[in-house]
Amino acid sequence: MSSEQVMLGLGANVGDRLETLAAAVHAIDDLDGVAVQDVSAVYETPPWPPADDPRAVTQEAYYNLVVKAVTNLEPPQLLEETQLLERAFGRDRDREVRWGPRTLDIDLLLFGDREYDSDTLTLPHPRLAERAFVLVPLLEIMPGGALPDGRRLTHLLAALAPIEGIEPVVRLEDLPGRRFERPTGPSAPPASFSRPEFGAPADDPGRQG
Ligand code: A4P
Ligand code: MG
Repeated sequence: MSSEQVMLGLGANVGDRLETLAAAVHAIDDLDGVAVQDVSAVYETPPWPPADDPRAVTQEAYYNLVVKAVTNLEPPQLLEETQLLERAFGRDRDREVRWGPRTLDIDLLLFGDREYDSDTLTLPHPRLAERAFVLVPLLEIMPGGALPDGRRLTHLLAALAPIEGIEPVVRLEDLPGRRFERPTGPSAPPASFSRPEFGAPADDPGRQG
């Protein structure tokens, strides 16, 4: 079974943002054929586009995070699943304004090294390079990372400087009752979130059952 590493960007600015993001990460991990491997901190971020942009919408600050997962789904299947989750978390696309408030947004940022373009899905995410609220958490779990075209994430973020108002708030693994644990120590495997049947090699000693 071939599996690919994917990066998902999550955002919320309506309702209990933290509860939504925490539950959404669990729900992603519970999808058939998807296993979460790492989660960035939760960041509070000012709404994009910024207030001085003519496209700006007046709205509350967002909470954002990035999830690293492995999947054996194809890109359109994963998009379908994540859109079902958005709906399950109360999102009604028929009533919303572009770039306006939302209970939960899940963007497919990167899907292995794939470049993909259809009517409903573009990979990498087409607006990734413009968004510090994506690049900051993405760099946290993909240090030294680059886009399939070779552009380095650090360079993309530097081009957006000055970065203002993006602050880590909490880590999901520090919330009570969460099943996420971060690997510790130099030999810890990155796949500490993986379920046994998926993602991590069978003899991986650090795997969480
Ligand atoms: N679509 C195409 N490619 C992708 C992809 N790689 N991942 C299509 C996800 N969807 C993709 O999505 C509209 C359609 O894009 C989908 O139906 C899918 O077929 P959408 O979520 O309504 O968003 P959009 O209008 O394409 O805008 P975009 O650029 O995805 O914006 P967002 O992320 O939805 O905008 N500010 C901060 N600080 N933090 C945020 O999280 N989010 C938004 C919402 C605005 N401002 C924000 C944030
Ligand atoms: Mg989106």
